[in-house]
Amino acid sequence: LTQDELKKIAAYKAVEFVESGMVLGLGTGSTAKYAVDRIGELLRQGKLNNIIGIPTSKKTHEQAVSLGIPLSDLDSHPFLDLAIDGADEVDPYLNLVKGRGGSLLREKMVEGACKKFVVIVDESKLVKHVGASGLAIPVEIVPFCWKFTAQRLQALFEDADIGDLKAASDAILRLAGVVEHGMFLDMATTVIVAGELGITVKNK
Ligand code: DER
Repeated sequence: LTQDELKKIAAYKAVEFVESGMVLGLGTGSTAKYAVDRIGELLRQGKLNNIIGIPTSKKTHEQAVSLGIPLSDLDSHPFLDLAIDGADEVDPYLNLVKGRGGSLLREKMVEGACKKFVVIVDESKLVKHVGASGLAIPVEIVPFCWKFTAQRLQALFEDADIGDLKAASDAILRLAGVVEHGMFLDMATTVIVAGELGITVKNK
């Protein structure tokens, strides 16, 4: 099975959690794309109805519009039933790294407003601990003097490998100029992993 086929399998499994009448957070990225497509298909087939989607990016907004999924926003729907989204990394405690696709702020706002947050990944995203992939943790900062802020972020983690994630999160967010970061700690309620040997559903 290709990575793309695994992403689709995980996405379709997650959509089984969707019930008619739900207000849904619609994720962003190549895995979430399959989930949004599937929701649109079930709506078209009449197997789902009365769904309201809250998109996590302009890209997902456009995709949902093209599928005819009714859309709204957090101002009108501050409490969501379920969000489905991908991740860049998942650790054994269901902590996530997200945002390498560039939409972490809206994702964190929407997914933080949901009763259930179902994460969909292919098995390549599983890591022993956050940051293990050696890839950077995305951090969104304001454009004003961004080099200054980038320097201060760099200095925070000069050679410290991230041990206490909460402490690292607090340290990043304390820097004036930082908007949000891509560590989604203690937010996922379920992670669906599609692998060569089948699907694993991990619950918090
Ligand atoms: O940028 C994001 O937050 C995406 O959800 C990312 O974490 C996963 O994208 P992918 O499904 O294309 O790997």
